This record gives sequence, C-alpha cells and structure tokens, in this order.
Amino acid sequence: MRSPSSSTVPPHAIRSEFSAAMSDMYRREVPLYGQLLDIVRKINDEILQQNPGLEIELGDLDRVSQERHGAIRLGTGDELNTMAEVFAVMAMYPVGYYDLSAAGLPVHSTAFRPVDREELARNPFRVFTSLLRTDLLEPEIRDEAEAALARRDIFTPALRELLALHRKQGGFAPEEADAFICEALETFRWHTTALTSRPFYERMLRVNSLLADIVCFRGPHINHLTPRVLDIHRVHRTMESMGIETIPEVQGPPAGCPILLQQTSFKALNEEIHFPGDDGQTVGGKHRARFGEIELRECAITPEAREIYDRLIAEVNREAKTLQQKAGEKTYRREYPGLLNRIFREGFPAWTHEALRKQGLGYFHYHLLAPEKRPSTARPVEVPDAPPGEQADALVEAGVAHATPITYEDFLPVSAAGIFKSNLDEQSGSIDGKAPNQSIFAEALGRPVLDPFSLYREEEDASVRRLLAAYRNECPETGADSRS
Ligand code: OOG
Ligand code: NI
Repeated sequence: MRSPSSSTVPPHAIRSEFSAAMSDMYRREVPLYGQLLDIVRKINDEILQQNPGLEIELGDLDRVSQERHGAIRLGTGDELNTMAEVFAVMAMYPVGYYDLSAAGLPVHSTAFRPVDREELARNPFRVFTSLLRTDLLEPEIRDEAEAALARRDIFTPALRELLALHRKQGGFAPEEADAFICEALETFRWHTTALTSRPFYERMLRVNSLLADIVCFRGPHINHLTPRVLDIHRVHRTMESMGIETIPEVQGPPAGCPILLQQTSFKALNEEIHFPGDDGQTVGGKHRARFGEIELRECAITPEAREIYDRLIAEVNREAKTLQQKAGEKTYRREYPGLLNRIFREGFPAWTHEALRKQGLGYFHYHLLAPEKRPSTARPVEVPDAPPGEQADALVEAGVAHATPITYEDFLPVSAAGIFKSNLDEQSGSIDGKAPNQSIFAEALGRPVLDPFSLYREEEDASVRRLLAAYRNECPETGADSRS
C-alpha cells in the first residue's frame, strides 16, 4: 500500500476535479446547461448578498456554485460493480435503494455520494445511478437486451489498468489522478452513433424508453447535471420566461416547508443520432435522454416525518392527476402549487427548523456557541441526568448551544420517478411486475447499500457528543454527561 503521503492525491481533490471536468464537458455538449448555470449563479449571488447569514451556513458563492448531482443508467451488474469502484476512488459510496418499478420503470437505483461531514463540506458531488432490471423484461426482449449489452465495454482499457493500480497502491500520485479523471470521463460522454440498429432501438423504445437509452448506446452518457439553487421558484419562473420548456410543477414539498428537496427540470432534448445500417452506412434518427434540472436542498427528516411526507405526496399526486385531466395543462400549472400547499398545511406538522427539531422530526447538528456569540439572556445550566439528546436540548434552550439543520443529501423516490417520467419519450411503454429487488442490486454492487437515515442519525449523535464534551470542559461542575 502507498502510505498516505504528500504524493497521494486525497479522494476529495479527485472528486472536485472530476465534478468540474464533467460540468465542463456537459456545458460543451448541452449549451442550455451553460445558460442554466449562469441564471442559477446570478440568483444565488443575489440571495447570498441579501442574507449574509446564509453564507456562513452554506459556504460562499463558489462553494454553492460547485455543488451538483448527475445521473447515469447502467446495463449490467458488472458495470455497476466497476462503477462502484470508480466512485470509491473519489470517496463516493452507495447510499439508499430506490425502487423505480413502482413507477413502471425497469430500473432500480442508488446514489453514490460522500458520507462524512468533512467530505460533504469539501464537495458533495452525487451521482444517481440506476441499473436495468432485466428480471422485469419478457424473456425474448431480455435475451436481446443482454446480447446487446454483452457487446460493449463502458470503461476504457486504461481506466481498468488505473483501477488495478489503485487497488494495489491504495491511492494515486498526481499524474495518475489526472489520468484517472480523463479516462473516467470517457464513460460519461455522449455518443452520436448508436451501438445497435434503428429497428432494434425502436423495438426497445416501445417496451420502455429507459431500456432503449441503456441498451442501444456505447456508454451510460450523463443525462443531466443539477446545480443547487437557493430560490427554486425564482429560477423556475426565469426558465419559463426565457421560453425553456419546463415540467409543469416544482416536485417535492411546497414552498416554505423546509424539508428534503425540491426539484424542477426542463424537458429532454430530442437529439440527432446515427444508427449503424446493414450496408456499412448509417441511418439517421432521434433520441431523448438529456435534460436539465435544478434543486433546492433543505433539512433531512426522520423516518416518522418521512412517512407523513410520503402519505401526503401520494394524496397530492392523486388530486393532481384528476386536476390535470379535467383542467388541462395551463390551469394545472397555475393551480398545482395551491393544491400542494393546502394538503401539506393540513397534514404536515412542522414548518420551521425549530418546530422540526422540537418535534423530533428533523436531524440537526449541535454545537457550543462561543461565549461572545451567546445572547445576554444565556444562563449557566445544570445539565440534567438525562439522555444526551435531552441534555443538548437544554443547552439550546439556555442559549448556550446552537442547532443547525443537517442538509438532506439524498433523493426522493417519488420525485425521482416524476423526473424520470417527464423525460421519457412519448412512445415509451411501461413495465409491469412492480416489486423491489434489493438483493440482486446489492449482489451486483458487491458492497452494502448504506442507509441514509442511519447516516443522518450518526451525524447528529456525534455532534451531540462533541457538544456535551465541550460544555463539560467549559464548566466541569454542571455534570454534563456524554453517555450514549
Ligand atoms: C435519474 C432521475 C433521478 C433525481 O434528481 O431525482 C434524479 C435519471 O433520469 O436517470 O436524478
Ligand atoms: Ni436529478
């Protein structure tokens, strides 16, 4: 093993460079993405200037503007397995299992992302990664799909060599890291020439457009890169006024409900593709895959709050469907926010960070306030002989400690399905046989899928332990205790 020395590039540096290189590539491939980034940066800048406190919580404009997630769709378990190794070089690990068969899509997914607080703070690059579920296809289609996938290798030979080197050394020297970024980027590139014939593509498309997107191309082209925005409704309106064709609603919780994430996207581009013909010539065609998306990230919530959220969103979706069918697109666009807001106002019990924290519905990071930052009313507290969480609450009540929301770093299955669906080709069919299959996913992955709730809980618990230790140090006589 290479000993961690100054000649080994830290994983976060590789991740940041890779994410930036991907963004540059995508900007060149999809000019609309570049336009979107400009709008987002301008609006984020204005918001940070108006709210100086935000900058401390989120980092400066450059840090916020660097934040993004992407998405890819893979064909085989082997592809997923190697991809997991590529992401691990950048300290990105699979978090969460998303069952998209519930939405009639033949894929299941995870999100590769950093998991530690320090790693997230450096660069929280995430890639939503889906795997084709051949087990949901009719046998004949399955055989054809598998045969097509067997003909491709989505990784360059040089990347495979670099991965072997990384396994041996446990790290990369600077020139190896540069080569890795360059070679790994190849996997995410768009190819204008398909791998399969046009009739084959059309057959796959009729089964499902994701199936065609996965099995008919040389690689899992990155299909969007999403910047984080600080006011999603403003960006959504700006996109509409520029004539960018957005989906009709902002997905996720209503405006003003500071949980999870809100997302909106512009529709997939219909792009020129060349299909190989019988006679060595190519045949023209079109393919819809790449789209644009923006997102607003808020507080991570507990399983209990998540259950309420899922129930309310299901209710919203039922009513929204009826509204869309009865009233048509224009009215739907106008009335959806009101409908979403009404159902959440009636059913979601906490609309501020403080309420989320007090009701135990959100995850928070606790820290001791420096004495000069404490309000004049702050008083020394006798910390009760109580569980650590209650001790931390008592310190916040007394004005000695501060709690900040832990940002939600993951995705929403329901909204992911909405985002997927809004970008399917209109000829796409839907898949039957709705059932998750986490075991085939985990087996292909070759490593466990981490549970997002446990990660947020551990993060909160660790901050409580540090808070109590720091407070005990400050006033040994209060008896603050860091039992867990
Ligand atoms: C991924 C869609 C999911 C999100 O932000 O929810 C996603 C895909 O279309 O491949 O990226
Ligand atoms: Ni996305």
